[in-house]
Amino acid sequence: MSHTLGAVEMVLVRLPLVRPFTTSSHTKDHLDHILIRVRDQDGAEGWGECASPSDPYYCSETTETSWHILRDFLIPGLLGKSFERASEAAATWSKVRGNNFAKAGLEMACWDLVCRASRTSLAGALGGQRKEIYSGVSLGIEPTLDGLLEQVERYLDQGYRRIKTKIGPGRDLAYLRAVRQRWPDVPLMADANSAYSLENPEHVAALKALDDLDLMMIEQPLADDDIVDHARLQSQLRTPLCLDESIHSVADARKALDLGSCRIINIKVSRLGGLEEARRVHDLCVQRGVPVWCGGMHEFGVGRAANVAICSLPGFTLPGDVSGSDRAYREDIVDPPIRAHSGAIDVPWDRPGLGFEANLSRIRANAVRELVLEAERRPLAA
Ligand code: OSB
Ligand code: MG
Repeated sequence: MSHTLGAVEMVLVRLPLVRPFTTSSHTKDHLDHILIRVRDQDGAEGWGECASPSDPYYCSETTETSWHILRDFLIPGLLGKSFERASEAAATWSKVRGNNFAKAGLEMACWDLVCRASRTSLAGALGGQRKEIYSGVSLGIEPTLDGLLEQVERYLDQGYRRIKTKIGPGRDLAYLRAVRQRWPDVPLMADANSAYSLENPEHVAALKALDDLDLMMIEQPLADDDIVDHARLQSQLRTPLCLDESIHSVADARKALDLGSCRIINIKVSRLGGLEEARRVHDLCVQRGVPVWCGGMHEFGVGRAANVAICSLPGFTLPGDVSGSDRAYREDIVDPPIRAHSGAIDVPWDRPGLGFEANLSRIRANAVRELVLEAERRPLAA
């Protein structure tokens, strides 16, 4: 079935976080994501989410750069073009370099549209297999050790399958050691968001000290644009390294694995520019026997539903950061709400597309800005 988009709507939506979230670089208490609604010539619709952070501290994109790239390049290049598959839609922006968060949002909307129009689930269209996905939590840096232990206990009580905590220089060993002492067997890992450097001997000593804590992995300890120093560090540690920020494509993943820069890869749909590239990284890792898991960007329900779908692929053998949306938001913008039960989230195999319905009135109630772009209508010849 061929689709030609007549209109695309962008809505900048702000949701407050139930609890402020601190990483090695900054703290946030709300998120601004761009929801994208595409509509074809027959009125069929699809939704996507651009989960770019507001500030350029995780990656160089921001909400405003994503808005600009979507409005001025990606959407105008797609409007009026016909496609049968999301990959053909993505081919219309193949000349655009970078800007993966913006691309991922629009590509997701095209997947949802194509799947809904053909009454297939996104999980099925991607080649997923799992009925449910196993879910872990990502905890921010807490002001106190007791605060962290309280958070860990709370989510273990809810059944979440692994604990990840953010770390940074000076806020690492004592925190993780305390968690490990209290829960000797819990699957535990740390995410440094690029806060360490091999040029700093104290940083190197801190990373080596973590090697005794039986962590599942240490995520992205070194620079976001590095895979060379990561390889050097990996050769000195027993603990697997996992790359997040450094991997923007399947080519990046191949090079990092060839170099030995990591033994695990965090697959994020947005960082990779869409579901298609996320699946390619998954396929490469399966072929090489490298475990993968799905990271998150505190997605609202639309982006979170896409994460649930990609997690249903067989190579996602480790619990990821895709948790119930109630951990982040009091009220999300999809129905039914995305919830974990005993640390697992059901994959909505029986519902088309993303499998969760965007709630337009809640989206509008939290909208900060809206824009509709339409295909040019040429006047009929005289
Ligand atoms: O590094 O994985 C990260 C959130 C924002 C930016 C970067 C990261 C994260 C998370 C949160 O860890 C994961 C989630 O619960 O969505
Ligand atoms: Mg990370």
